[in-house]
Amino acid sequence: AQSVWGYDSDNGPERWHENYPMAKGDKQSPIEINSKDVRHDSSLAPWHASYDPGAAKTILNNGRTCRVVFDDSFDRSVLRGGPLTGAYRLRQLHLHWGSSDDHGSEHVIDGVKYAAELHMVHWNPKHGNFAGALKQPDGVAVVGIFLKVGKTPKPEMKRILEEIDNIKTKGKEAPFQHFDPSILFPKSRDYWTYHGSFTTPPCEECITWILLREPIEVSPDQMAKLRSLSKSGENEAMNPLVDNWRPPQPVKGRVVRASFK
Ligand code: 1SD
Ligand code: ZN
Repeated sequence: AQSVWGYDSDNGPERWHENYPMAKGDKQSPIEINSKDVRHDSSLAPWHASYDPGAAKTILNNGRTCRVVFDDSFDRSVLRGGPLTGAYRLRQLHLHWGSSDDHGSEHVIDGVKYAAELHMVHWNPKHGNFAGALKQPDGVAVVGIFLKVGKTPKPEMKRILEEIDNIKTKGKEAPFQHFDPSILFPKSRDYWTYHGSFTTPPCEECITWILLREPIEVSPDQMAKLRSLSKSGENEAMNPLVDNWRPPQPVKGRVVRASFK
């Protein structure tokens, strides 16, 4: 078995199950969503986030993604509504992206792969702590936002991307304060929802996915910035951190619901 999981041929998604058997479970993520198989559910409520900009703490490169970490020691930045019961606390956000613009997202929509996918990870405080939440089917809620390369890039992505120069290599971390992640949401609140898993080992099946229908736009420069991160350490040769996405997993009878027609 591979010593450390990753996205290369010797330690990538095809081999994760050797060390993490849950990766072959019945409720794995991501999945491909086909609009013709989606069930519109008029009982699905709108979701709403109330985020405290003061909760943002740091930004880091862990060699597999770029992540912004938030203070989740109390109900400070929370997500409510939609398919959820109660308030879920924002813990971190991170991205998955490709080596070129025609792939990079984890979820695939009607055959379309976006250039990147942003995940906002929230956990259910009724389970005590994050580790406890990972063991529960209603433990975690992830909001997924697709990024596509376009002509009207979202200036709101700037803050994260300008910080990238400070976390070029694996293990680097920088302060990241006073940031309201809700500026990254697209205009439309329309979403798909289904029950699935983390897309990285150990792939626990504890996630209510809320995938936003409308992508946000980023510029080619912004994508280049993401691809300029290295998955190697400071004293090693540059090894571009790209293609940190897991491909779609079997749906196995799960139903994807849509908040919109
Ligand atoms: O890929 C992330 C991983 O980095 C970690 O943050 C994990 C939560 O501990 O979540 C996964 S994901 O399923 O949100 N992609
Ligand atoms: Zn993710």
